Amino acid sequence: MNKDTPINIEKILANLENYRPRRRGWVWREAVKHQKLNDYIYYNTSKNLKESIPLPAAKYVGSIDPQPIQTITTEIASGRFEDDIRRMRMAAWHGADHMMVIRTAGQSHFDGLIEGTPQGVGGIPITRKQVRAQRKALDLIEDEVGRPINYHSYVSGVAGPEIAVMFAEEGVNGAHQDPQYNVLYRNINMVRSFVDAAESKHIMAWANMLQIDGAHNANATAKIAWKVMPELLVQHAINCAFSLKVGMKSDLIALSSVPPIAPPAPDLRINLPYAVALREFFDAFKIRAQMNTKYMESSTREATVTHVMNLLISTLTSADIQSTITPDEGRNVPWHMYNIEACDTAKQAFAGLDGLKELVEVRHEGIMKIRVRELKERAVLFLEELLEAGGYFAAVEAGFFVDSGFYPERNGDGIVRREQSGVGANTIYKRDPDYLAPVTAHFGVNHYELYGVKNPSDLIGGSTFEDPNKIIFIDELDEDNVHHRLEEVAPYRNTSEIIPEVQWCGDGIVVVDITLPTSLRLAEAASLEIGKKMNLLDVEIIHKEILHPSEGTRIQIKGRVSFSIDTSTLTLREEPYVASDEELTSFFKTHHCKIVAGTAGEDEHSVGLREIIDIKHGGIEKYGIEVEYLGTSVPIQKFIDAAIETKSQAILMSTIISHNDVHYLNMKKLHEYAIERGVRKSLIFVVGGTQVTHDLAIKQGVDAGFGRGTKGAHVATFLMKKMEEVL
Ligand code: Z97
Repeated sequence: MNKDTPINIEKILANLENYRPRRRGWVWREAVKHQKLNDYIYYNTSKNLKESIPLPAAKYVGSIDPQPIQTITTEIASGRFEDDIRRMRMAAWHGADHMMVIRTAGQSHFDGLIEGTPQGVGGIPITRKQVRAQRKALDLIEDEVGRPINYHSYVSGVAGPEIAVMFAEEGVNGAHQDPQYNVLYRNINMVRSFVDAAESKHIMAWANMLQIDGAHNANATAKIAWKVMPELLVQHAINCAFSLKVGMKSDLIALSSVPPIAPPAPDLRINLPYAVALREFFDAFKIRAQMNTKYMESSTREATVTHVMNLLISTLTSADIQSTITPDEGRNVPWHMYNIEACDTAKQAFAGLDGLKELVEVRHEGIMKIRVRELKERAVLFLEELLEAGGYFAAVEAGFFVDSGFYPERNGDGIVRREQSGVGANTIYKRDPDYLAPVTAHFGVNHYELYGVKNPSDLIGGSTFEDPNKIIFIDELDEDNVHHRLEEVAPYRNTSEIIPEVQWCGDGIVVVDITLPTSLRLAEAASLEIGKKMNLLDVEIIHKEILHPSEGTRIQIKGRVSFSIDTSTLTLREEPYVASDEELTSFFKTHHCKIVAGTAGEDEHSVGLREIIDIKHGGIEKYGIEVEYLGTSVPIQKFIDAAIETKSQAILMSTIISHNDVHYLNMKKLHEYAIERGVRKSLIFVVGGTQVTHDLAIKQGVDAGFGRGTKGAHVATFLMKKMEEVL
């Protein structure tokens, strides 16, 4: 792959039936202890990427891009796997190495693994084709960024075991699997769920997949999120114990943790003891920390602050995997840019918090001790009561779970499921005494040993796990398939036409941020009109914020543009070369440069010039250039006389007034007077001002003209280049 070219989706789809994943199993980042990057030593970072986009402020610190030790997850689920592939590539460049693909409508609503999917957009269930295409693309992307990328999805529903098999076949590296999720939220029969989970987990263990559980869903579902904290510990415990018994290794079992509450509640006082209790109880396991989404509204700012608070807790309790829920979940199915923002939020916060535990310690006495102990006690009591009630199934029947009381308080509003009902009830059969299935990683009694083989699949010369040629690949059969979708957006792919996009190629969506000096209701109505007058289609309000009940309201609208741009007709501005601060400083250290500066003629506007000169504003003084400031309204001859007198190398003349082209006339005068004095060749003339253009300036005989937006570094770079020419 070439970074200057979009990933070729057609090539990914071509010959997919013969594509084989490179590896199975989860890969952790490679930690690098005391890594030196620029002038800093990092305590908790991992191996650098080969290709990445550093944080914006990295330019001040040598463009370094420290990668945290935590695996960074991004959840991508636009419903179009071909567009998700492109987003995965963007996310990988921003530091994500765990791509989680959730289906926008519950995959568990499908009772079988659908191959040749007929479902199309939106609520697509998982299919082999999508999984294979995405894993294939990720194999290319991991080569590009230079780090293994974990691909992840969900093993749920009554098709769970089939999905687990398909994932193992296709090199999926991680999955959510928790029978309690099926029982509570998908009303799948509890016996069936646990039997299926045994099978699924056994397969996942064989394929070295990392497992994430589903406890956090209780938090998201609960009426008051923090009240289920004791139950969350119990749910984790049940899934962990079950997983170990089925054969999973504890270092590939990750708890799905979510700080249960968010500000303006006193976040840390509730969430930190909870996270500490979790860490202490489940020390042998991994923690996958997610952010709180229950209290997420449409403000991306608010969501980001909650995310950062959560990242602090992750750092203090050494979470292993950090999910980055996107800050736009409260208003859209996540968009490209917000996936990237969330990855950057995690990367930035972790870099900033690096070494935190060397500086502060989580206390183990006082209020912390009391809270942690209290949570653990509540959880243990919950588990004891569950056993007394007759075990997990009986407890679910009695509505123990997702009750709105803070255990042992109970409000009688928990989710109730019956052992004999739910999807797939009464579908479990005892295996016959001579049961035999010639497949690998099958859970439970299987009589293959009687045939003298090590693995049941030896009996058939290998199952699909050993012999992928036995996998039957079925392409999409439906009209709404990737090839048709790609055809529809063909004008925007591989041509010079371009149209804005937030999640799907060709969606044409843009966001407009509007502040109106009025009340919320009027601002809402006015914003919709503004959107229409801007010729946006399907205008919708996606966020509103009261700045003051009558003084101001901020509204964000989204809408679709009805045009595209032909990039082949664009004229690109030449990009000015700007040297780095280090380069400039070192040049002027060895090449003394003195200049005289002032505003020309009758011009009293000095602010712009001062900004170019002053060290405080990032002006040229900061690079060691010596400036003799002549003041305002400097007669043109005086510039030359002063330059000669001070033995300067350059003149910096600022000119804002432009009527009758006086600014250009003054430049001409400067040039001519210098010739008259015989010093033109030995002086560099730089002129600046809001109305100055370089081309017109040099026509008057000066060396450079700088307009609006000029910074000290631009001028310093020019001076350096010019001085180098005569050297
Ligand atoms: C997360 N943001 O990252 P279906 N199994 C378990 C689950 O938790 C889920 C599914 C299956 C969240 C992801 C919530 N979790 C969203 C244990 C979903 C998905 O495709 O909706 O049937 O299953 O944890």
